[in-house]
Amino acid sequence: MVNYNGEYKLTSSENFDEYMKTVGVGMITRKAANAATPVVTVTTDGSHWKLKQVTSFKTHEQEFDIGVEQEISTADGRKVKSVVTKEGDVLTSDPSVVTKEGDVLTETQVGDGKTSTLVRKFTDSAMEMTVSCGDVVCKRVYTRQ
Ligand code: DKA
Repeated sequence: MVNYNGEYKLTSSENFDEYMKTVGVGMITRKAANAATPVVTVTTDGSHWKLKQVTSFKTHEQEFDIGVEQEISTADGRKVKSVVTKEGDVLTSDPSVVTKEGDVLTETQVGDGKTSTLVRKFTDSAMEMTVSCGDVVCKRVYTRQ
């Protein structure tokens, strides 16, 4: 299992503007967010998580327990219902074979009639995000510092 705690800095981003447009982020915020290089600090004991995202224009903090739904404000100020699950053991068709698919957090955000999915996959060197809403998919890689 990866040690998730640490600092991660954005090193690549694809289709972020399209995602932000789809969920209704305004033009001025989109411009600032597109130009930003966020640093995310992850602090967790495995079930309680804190994600602190710092950019030159704002700091956004999100705190959650796995599986517990809560209302949150996104970094651009939308109010959404958010729940985060963590993948664990996956049973295969052969009951003696269990594969480990851990180290992935999947957050579902529902608000304003739209559902977004934010998948954060942790490796030893990065936090790889896949953020989607409908058929718009954005990929953002944060490299461990
Ligand atoms: C990220 O954490 C992207 C998550 C989606 C953020 C929605 C738009 C925020 C605009 C400030 O890298």
